[in-house]
Amino acid sequence: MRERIAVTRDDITRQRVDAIVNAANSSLLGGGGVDGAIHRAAGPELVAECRTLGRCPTGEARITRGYRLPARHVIHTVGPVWQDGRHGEPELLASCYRNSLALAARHGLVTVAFPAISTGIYGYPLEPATRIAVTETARCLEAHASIRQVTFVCFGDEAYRTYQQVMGEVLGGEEEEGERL
Ligand code: AR6
Repeated sequence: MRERIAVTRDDITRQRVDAIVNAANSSLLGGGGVDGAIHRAAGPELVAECRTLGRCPTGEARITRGYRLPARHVIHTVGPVWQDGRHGEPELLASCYRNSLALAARHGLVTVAFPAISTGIYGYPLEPATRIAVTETARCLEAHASIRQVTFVCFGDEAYRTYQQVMGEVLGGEEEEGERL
C-alpha cells in the first residue's frame, strides 16, 4: 500500500497523470483556488464540457477530459464547507475521495493526483482533512487493485509537512511495508 500512495509539493496543473482531481463547487463552472488554476490551464473547453454535466452535490464526483492539461482527465469533486465538524463534514470529505477513486477505477485510470480538498477557501482544518484523505484513499486502493498510484499534491510547505506526518502515522514507514501488506 505504501508505494501506491505518494506525496509531492507542486502545482497540480503540472501533473502528467491519468486524472487530476479538482476541488470544485457544486456549479462545476469554475471558481478560485485550485479550481481556477485548473480551468485556466485546461482552457475554455473544460468549462464548456462542465456546463453539460449540471450540478454536482457535495461529496459526489464527475469526470471530464483534461484538454490542454498534461493530465488526460479531470475528476471534479465538491468538498464540504467547514462549519464546526458536526454537520457531516468528515463523512462528506471521505465521500469525495471514495467517489473520485471509484470513478477513476470505472474509467480504467491508473494514476490519480489529489489536491487537499476543502482545506483552502472551504476552511476544513488541514490536519483532520489530511487524515481523512490518507485513510480513505488507502481503504479505496484496497478495493480498487487497478489503480496503481495516488499522489497527494501539496501547494506549500505546511500541507506537505502535514501529509508526510499523517502518511507516516497512517501507512507506516517503508520498513513496515511487509507487515502491512
Ligand atoms: N495545485 C495544488 N494545490 C493547490 C493549487 C494548485 N495549483 N492551488 C491551490 N491549491 P481550494 P476548497 C490548494 O481553496 O477549499 C474554489 O473557488 C490550496 O492551497 O482550491 O475545496 C471552488 O470553486 C488548498 O490546500 O479548494 C470552490 O468554490 C487546496 O488546494 C472552493 O474554492 C484546496 O483549496 C473550494 O474550496
